Amino acid sequence: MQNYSGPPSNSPPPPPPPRVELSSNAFIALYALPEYDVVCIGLTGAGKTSLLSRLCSESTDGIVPTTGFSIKAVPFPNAILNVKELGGADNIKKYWSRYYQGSQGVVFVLDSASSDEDLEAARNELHSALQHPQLCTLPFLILANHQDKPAARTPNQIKKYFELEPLARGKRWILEGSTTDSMEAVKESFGQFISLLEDKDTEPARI
Ligand SMILES: Nc1nc2c(ncn2[C@@H]2O[C@H](COP(=O)(O)OP(=O)(O)OP(=O)(O)O)[C@@H](O)[C@H]2O)c(=O)[nH]1
Ligand SMILES: [Mg+2]
Repeated sequence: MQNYSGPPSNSPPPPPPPRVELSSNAFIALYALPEYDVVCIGLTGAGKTSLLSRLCSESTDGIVPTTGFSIKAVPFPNAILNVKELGGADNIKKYWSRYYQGSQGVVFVLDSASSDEDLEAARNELHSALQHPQLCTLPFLILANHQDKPAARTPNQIKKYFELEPLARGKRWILEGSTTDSMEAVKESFGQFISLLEDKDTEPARI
């Protein structure tokens, strides 16, 4: 009877598995993620820097209003977003359009709990952005931020108030509620946005 329990103890060890040598370039290519250049706009205080800092696992202590612009490479599992945040103060936002060139997508952040006056100003800015020649064909991620506040309007209320359906018909956009208290949800929203950037999802509008 044959014994299948293993090779005889005096047999030579099995040969090692063949080694696959990768050149350093091939190694980098395997792990390189696609990168997209994205512009992030919204009125001052909307929470742009706070959200982007949290996405980069940076401290949000001592965040001050952005003067001019700031750029962050924000990592996600399947892409890196090079996000250019434009400060939202009145004396800065009049120059926003100078920084739109080269953008592949737009993140618009608004404070859902702001005064009616500020909400109307945010709506006007979003409408201008959606119609701007350099942005009008790009995917938009609209974040109705500050959802943790009792006075926050829901994403549905914002959608109606902003009259997005007629204006953004045929465009690729997503409107989601957000708060810096719940970054997992924010990451999911960015995941959907990245799908739009990859052009995987061509649904015209979703909420
Ligand atoms: N409660 C609450 N506070 C928030 C939220 N997001 C941001 N904030 C606060 O809002 C304030 C302004 O946030 P920023 O991130 O500086 O806003 P910004 O949009 O970058 O403003 P500018 O750079 O001036 O355009 C900070 O005190 C944040 O802590 C949120 O979701 N909920
Ligand atoms: Mg800022």
